[in-house]
Amino acid sequence: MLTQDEKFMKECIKLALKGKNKTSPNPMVGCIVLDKNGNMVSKGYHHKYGENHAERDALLKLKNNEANGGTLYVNLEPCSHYGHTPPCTDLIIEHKLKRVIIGIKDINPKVDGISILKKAGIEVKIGVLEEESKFLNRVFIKNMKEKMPYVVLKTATTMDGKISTKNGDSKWITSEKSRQKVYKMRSEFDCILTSSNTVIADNPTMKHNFKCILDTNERVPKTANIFKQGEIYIATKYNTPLKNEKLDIKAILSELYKKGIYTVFAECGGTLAGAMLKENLIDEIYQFIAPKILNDNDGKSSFDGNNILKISQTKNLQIYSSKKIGNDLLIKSIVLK
Ligand code: AOF
Ligand code: ZN
Repeated sequence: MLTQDEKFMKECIKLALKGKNKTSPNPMVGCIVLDKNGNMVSKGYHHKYGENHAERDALLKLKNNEANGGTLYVNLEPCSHYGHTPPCTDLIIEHKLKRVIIGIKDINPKVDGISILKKAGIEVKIGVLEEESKFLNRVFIKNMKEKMPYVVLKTATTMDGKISTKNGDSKWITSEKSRQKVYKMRSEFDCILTSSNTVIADNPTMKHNFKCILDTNERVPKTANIFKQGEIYIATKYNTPLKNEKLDIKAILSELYKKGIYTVFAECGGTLAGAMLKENLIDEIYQFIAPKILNDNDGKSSFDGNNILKISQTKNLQIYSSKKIGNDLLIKSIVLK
């Protein structure tokens, strides 16, 4: 059973999601305003990067002083800085709200809305549906906190977790429908990350406007399909710092962030995926599982290179969604760090 506050916060999160894929690198935010009698008088959300914040979107719709003495719900601490727009705290104070209910504090160092609202005599409650609010803005939070892109690794496996036979054949494990789904997914990310191994073995086009290839020894031929479209950043041992004689992937991701890449979709084989997983560089995994069994231990796995002897040393994930795509299964999970 949800409390009244949780019910309205859930509504804010739903509203916030209307801005999905349109607000980056800013957060998704939704807002609900109740009058002093508890009736909803307005709602709003952050539609698109650079446009009005959710609170402003909701409050500007009010005609008179309907919010006077009322309650404002918002899944993220209201801002108190001049950015694309003036501070939301000013508008909240102007509208004489009595209570402000917040999902999570803002990690943005420019924002200090809570103390400003409190100083203005407004009652503030923080942490309503905290987990849900954090999950909603997990990309924004990672970007802000670590100055690193959010990385989702996609893999397509058989039921026994294999991505190809021992000689590298992988066409096709998953169905056409799943592959179409992958094409759509790519457009939700700022960059596709892949390796020279994958480009050489599969010669994919990976249609996208920005792609990054990890190609330590400049092995990828300029005639490869991947060069047919989009901007390409090639990380080699000549332009990337090395770590244990290998490309420093963390340094590459940080370089991508500086180029304005906030989300990365990694599509690669077990070597790169395994190395990234080991270094805690993967935030989420999208695993397509086809109803097929390779039945051969020598077939290649999605993640490779970790010589462990105990199950207690595995990487652990938390599944947050699973659904059927045609006859395949798509499992989305967060990598627990
Ligand atoms: C948003 N939308 O609904 C809220 C935000 O400088 P600006 O104007 O782009 O402000 C961005 C910051 O404002 C953002 O990083 C976050 O900390 C805060 N809140 N931002 O884009 C919103 N509420
Ligand atoms: Zn704001």
